[in-house]
Amino acid sequence: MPIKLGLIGKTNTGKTTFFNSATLSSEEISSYPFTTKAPVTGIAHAISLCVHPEFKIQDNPNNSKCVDGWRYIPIELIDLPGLIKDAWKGKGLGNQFLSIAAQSDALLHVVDASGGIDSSGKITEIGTGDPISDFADIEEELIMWYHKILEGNREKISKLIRNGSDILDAITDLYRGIGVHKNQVKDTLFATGLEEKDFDNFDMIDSKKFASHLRKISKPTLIVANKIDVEGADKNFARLRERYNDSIIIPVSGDSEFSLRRAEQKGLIKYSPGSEQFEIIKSDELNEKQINALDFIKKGIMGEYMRTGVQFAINVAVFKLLKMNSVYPVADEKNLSDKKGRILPDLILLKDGATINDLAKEIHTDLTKGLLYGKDLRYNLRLPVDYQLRDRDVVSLVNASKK
Ligand SMILES: Nc1nc2c(ncn2[C@@H]2O[C@H](COP(=O)(O)OP(=O)(O)OP(=O)(O)O)[C@@H](O)[C@H]2O)c(=O)[nH]1
Ligand SMILES: [Mg+2]
Repeated sequence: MPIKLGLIGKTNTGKTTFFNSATLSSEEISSYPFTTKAPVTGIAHAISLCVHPEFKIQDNPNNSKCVDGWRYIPIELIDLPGLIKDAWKGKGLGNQFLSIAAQSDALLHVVDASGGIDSSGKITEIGTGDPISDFADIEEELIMWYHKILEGNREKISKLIRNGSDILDAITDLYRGIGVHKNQVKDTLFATGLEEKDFDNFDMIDSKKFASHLRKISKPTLIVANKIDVEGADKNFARLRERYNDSIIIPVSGDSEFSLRRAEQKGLIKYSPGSEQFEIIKSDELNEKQINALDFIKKGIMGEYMRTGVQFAINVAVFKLLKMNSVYPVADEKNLSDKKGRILPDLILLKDGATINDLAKEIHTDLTKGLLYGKDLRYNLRLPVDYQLRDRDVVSLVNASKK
């Protein structure tokens, strides 16, 4: 299953602009509030350096693409309608959107760093809106939604516990649909000091603390400080970094990425997503406005922030926030290929800490039966089944039957 990233935030912050530029879609973008009416899913890519040059072979990928030595790994990006205050109570279809957002592995919380929207998301004079409180408002909605799941099921949990269920199992069951693991519930009870407390004695402060901690560890989130191209946005970016210094914050110009990708599609420029430069190919086909826009992106965006930030935000979400490693499993050790002869066919993303056994499970549960060891094909080394894979490992799996 591909990794899922959800785009959340207030209306008009630029979620769809980000989504369209990352997935090359054409969903409607406008300055009217609540343009996006229903969640939309598209395919974007996480990009990592391919191993093929190191092995001095030409690859022939199957589950990903290799362009100029970079692997493009498909991931799912979900564009969501703008959230509003009291969404957790079901306002503005809030419940539905929150539950879809919560099915993501990680969230990209988009704010308007230009301060160009008011607290309800309406376009307003640049610099008067406050992305710090916008972020806090939406964050509060998420926590309240987690809170409601617990509060709304008090009786159910109490009953289960009375009937001999473990509190961990009873609570985990409630959140299972949004990808919460038992160890996260355990960590949360421990971190909030509720481990020893009888569930029936949890007061509102306890359950809020619980919700807030569980939200934080179960749904890693980074902040996209969007519209960084607007004058003055850099000040809000600095404020955001100061206020939310426990979060990763990425300056982004969704608009600029959108222009670059469109120009690249039309063959006007050469540009790879995430790259820190582009090259104009057909300057005679560009009008003055386009030339000025590209010039601004070169100086104002790439010169200041190195990149537009769209691809960077996705990469950071996958490789830093979710701590994924790229692993290349192959069936044929000599040719580094699969059974069909495709060289370095698949790149599998596995969470840091995943083992040879987890890799086998990910490829096919059958492979775990009779699994003897893995083989590191870079160093020709046997790896025990509980070896924790490292980023860019190239491995084969050795089974009892195969041997
Ligand atoms: N200057 C600037 N404007 C942007 C940027 N990204 C989006 N916008 C503008 O912000 C407005 C809203 O953009 P959308 O992408 O529709 O925002 P949204 O968050 O999807 O909005 P809803 O679907 O209503 O929730 C549009 O006018 C965009 O052109 C950016 O990077 N820079
Ligand atoms: Mg939208």
